[in-house]
Amino acid sequence: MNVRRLLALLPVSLLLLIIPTAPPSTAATVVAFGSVVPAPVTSTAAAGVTYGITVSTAVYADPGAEGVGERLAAPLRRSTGYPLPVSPAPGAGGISLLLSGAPATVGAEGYQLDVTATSIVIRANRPAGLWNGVQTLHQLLPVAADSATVQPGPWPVPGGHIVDYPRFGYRGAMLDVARHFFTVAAVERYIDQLALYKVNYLHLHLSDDQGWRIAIDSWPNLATYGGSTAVGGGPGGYYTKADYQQIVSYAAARSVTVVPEIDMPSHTNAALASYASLNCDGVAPPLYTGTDVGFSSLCTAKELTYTFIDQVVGELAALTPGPYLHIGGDEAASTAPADYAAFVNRVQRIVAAHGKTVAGWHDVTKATPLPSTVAQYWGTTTNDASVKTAAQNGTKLIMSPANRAYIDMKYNSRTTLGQNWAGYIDVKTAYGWDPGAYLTGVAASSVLGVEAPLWTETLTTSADIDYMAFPRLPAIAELGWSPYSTHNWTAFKQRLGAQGPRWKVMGVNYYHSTQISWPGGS
Ligand code: TNX
Repeated sequence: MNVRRLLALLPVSLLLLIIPTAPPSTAATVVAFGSVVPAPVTSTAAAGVTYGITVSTAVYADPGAEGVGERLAAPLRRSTGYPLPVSPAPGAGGISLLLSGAPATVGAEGYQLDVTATSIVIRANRPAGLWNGVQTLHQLLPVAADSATVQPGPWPVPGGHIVDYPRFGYRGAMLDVARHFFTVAAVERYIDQLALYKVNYLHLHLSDDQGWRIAIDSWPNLATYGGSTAVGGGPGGYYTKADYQQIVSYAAARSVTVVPEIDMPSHTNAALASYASLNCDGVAPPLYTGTDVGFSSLCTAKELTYTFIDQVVGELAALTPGPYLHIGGDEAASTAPADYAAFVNRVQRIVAAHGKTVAGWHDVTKATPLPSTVAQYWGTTTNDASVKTAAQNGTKLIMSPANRAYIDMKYNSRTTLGQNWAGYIDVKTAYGWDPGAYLTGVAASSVLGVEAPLWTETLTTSADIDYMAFPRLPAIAELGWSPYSTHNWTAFKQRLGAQGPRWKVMGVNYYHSTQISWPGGS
């Protein structure tokens, strides 16, 4: 007879006697100090030392770090049931978040973490550094700390010393909210997941053939009509300006900067369907719910096109505190090359006039990039003539090679979600490249960072996002953060596997890649 059947037969009074002697909860397990993803620059465990979070633990935050303190304490209150007040530093014992005493070498995003038997101290030069230190601390907490309900504890944190800072300043993830629309809550959920792996940019692909997802006051039909469907049909959706600002501020509070993308001149059927006047022939095409690419184009010869772009970019720039505005520019198969180059050159000036730095898919290197324009490499080879030339002329690159970093690719032939045009990408492939030395003739100094794009032709729910992003997103995040000297598949897959139990508690629907041994089969 199995245990459950036996328990069911026992009278309640006997069960009450049994429960207190149940095996100790997993909350008692001390996380290994060396299990952090992305790997820190230096990490030294203090053998046998642990700090215990208790009912009397307080968080002490320097001025400017109160928000970081609150975002550390709030989820912990939920799982521990402890009050965890956030008070001004200094304070004795407890968890201190200090904007002094960090080595200058950690820069604006790095931090130093010290866990002793009596205190936890995170030091940084900027709140963003404290935020990153808090993400490391988060991963050192027992996995039960990620529970949405009160757990029994205890709450040990392993002792040790970390000094840590990023390899690249740009560590991004892209979410395509155009092919399928995702609610503000779904985007916030993704931001929480990104922040845990020190991703600091969220690129939102806000428009495409199948949907326009951001309200623009001067062109209202874009959202109300152009946003009214999605791949495969269905109601679509769009963000009001307040929704978008909510995403931007939720992200900013987590040290994540939003990069909005309006894709052009192709990937524009939703806009062309919304306004007949934007079409060269003055006729609006029907809304589109398929998955072809490259068939649409703004009318590059029409002056109204540039008025339209100026107004859209102006409204979006005004809502966006971050430096970048992404103009897409990919797969413009139905725009003649000369028209494409002239178009991109003119649009760059419009974006610059609104105070933003242009980002574009690497196709924009076929035009004449402004000195500040950033190109996002999405090719499947390690050699690209126009990207190489642009880089040698000063263009900075975000690396998203589709056969490595496209997390909408299937893991293998049995994966039901996703696509396979750039191949199958299991974790080892996603992890196994060096963004600083990937493209022939492109120096590491030309690389601003990495980004994992998630296209959503086949994805409709947060569970779908989870499945494609985990465990590959943390692999790309590690390539963006960790020094390449830490790059080691054997060590990485063990640290990655150790994240599995946490994802399970968090309710992340991750893919149980057979390349990883998941503790307890979690
Ligand atoms: C290519 S990559 C695209 C997207 C698709 C994606 C699907 C790029 C810049 N454009 O339009 O959604 O492939 O994987």
